[in-house]
Amino acid sequence: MALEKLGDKLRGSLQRLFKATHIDAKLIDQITADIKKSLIAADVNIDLTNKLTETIKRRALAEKSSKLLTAREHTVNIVYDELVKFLGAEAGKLEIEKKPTKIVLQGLFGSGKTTTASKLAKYYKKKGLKVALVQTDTWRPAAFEQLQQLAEKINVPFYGIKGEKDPIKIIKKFEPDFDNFNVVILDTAGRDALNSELIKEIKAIKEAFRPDESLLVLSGDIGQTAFKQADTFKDAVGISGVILTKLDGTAKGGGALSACSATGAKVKFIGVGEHIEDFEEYKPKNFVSRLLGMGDLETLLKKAEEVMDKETAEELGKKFLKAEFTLTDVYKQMESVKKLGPLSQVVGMIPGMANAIPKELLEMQEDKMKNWKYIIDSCTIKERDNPDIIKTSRISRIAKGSGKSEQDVRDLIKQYNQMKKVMKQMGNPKQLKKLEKLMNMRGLKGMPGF
Ligand SMILES: Nc1nc2c(ncn2[C@@H]2O[C@H](COP(=O)(O)OP(=O)(O)O)[C@@H](O)[C@H]2O)c(=O)[nH]1
Ligand SMILES: [Mg+2]
Repeated sequence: MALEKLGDKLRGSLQRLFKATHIDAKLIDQITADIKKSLIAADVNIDLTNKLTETIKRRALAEKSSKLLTAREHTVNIVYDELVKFLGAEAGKLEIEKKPTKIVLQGLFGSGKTTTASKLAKYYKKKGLKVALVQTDTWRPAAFEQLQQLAEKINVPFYGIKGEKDPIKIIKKFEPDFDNFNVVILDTAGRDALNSELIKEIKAIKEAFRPDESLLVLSGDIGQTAFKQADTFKDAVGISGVILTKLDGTAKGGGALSACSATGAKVKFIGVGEHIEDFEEYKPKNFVSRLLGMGDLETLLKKAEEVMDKETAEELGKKFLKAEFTLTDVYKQMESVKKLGPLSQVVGMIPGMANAIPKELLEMQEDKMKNWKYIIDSCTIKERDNPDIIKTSRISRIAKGSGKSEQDVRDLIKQYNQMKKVMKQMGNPKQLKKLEKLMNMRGLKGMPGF
């Protein structure tokens, strides 16, 4: 997950809040000091950090909690609220309204432009739009092949002229084709710094291409320096938004995100890994929810809908929340969860679950799940619907049938029962009411089970 370390630390500070018997000025002081330390470790600018923690402190002490929330929940909510504002407030939307919508990506060497071009193309393709990729990086020898290969991988038309030195000629040559697409994404060359040569090149490209969106691609690992980079690009060539990449592998992502927000540049997407799928719309509310371990059902359900149809997703969601699931449901769920991504990411999006299960256990779980598939395959329908009947002789038959050990079969049954217990706890009416309250407050209404 992005900003893992910062998330761990912030969740630690909130734990302190949850454990406290009552909330007073001293505790608020401790918690804000904690938060400050975590943010500075994530390379957030010190003045910004001071302002944020002062606001949290002032609000936590001055505002009375509403009837709906306990004092604790109220304080957590203030932290949540202020962090959302700090990391971007509103989501940076990028609607495709006209055909073609032309997007140019600009940025320095290695910021992730070419990778992001293909991620963005895949993102729009999944929405059913016709997308084209254009390479105008005539600077790097292998840029042509890099984007061509990525385009092939995601099956998106690619435009470029191998060996051509003038980006304008490339744009002019393919311009008549652009009208055939909903989205045309243009990759450009970078430099080590935004020098006069790069400014001249980007300006000329934009004059020829006439983009609807000029997105600055920034690498998250530059931390608070993002402020200066976003500002100079904005002044010199103009930007309509930012894509922040490499948020998976850096401890400085918090600095980069808050810096962009401070320049007023909207972060529209984030890159969270090297693979084409490791890419998300940036929605500060959902992002902070996940960071604080409050889950992000909206993103999870959207992902789930992408890999299975909406009805199946909702039906399974409800069954699990009511703890009324069978091994067949577990099987179905496993199949779709696999498509959703690593288990640790998926679990982090479920409210209340982010801290509940240690990461090592989740990794072990992933290996075990491979065995479960074989085991469930060897169960009869009756056994799948009613796993309680799986006792000694059945265990030995299933083990033989699946080629797994009896211990593996017993593990699965045990896990199934544990899962049921956890879901029963999570799904109890009181817990659900609380979740509902929090989700409604965050504007995340309309989730299955809510
Ligand atoms: N971990 C990680 N690596 C990324 C991400 N985006 C890009 N990269 C890597 O960063 C390097 C530079 O990317 P590239 O797209 O060639 O940058 P460009 O010079 O701006 O076109 C490559 O090795 C990419 O795999 C990301 O979100 N996460
Ligand atoms: Mg490139």
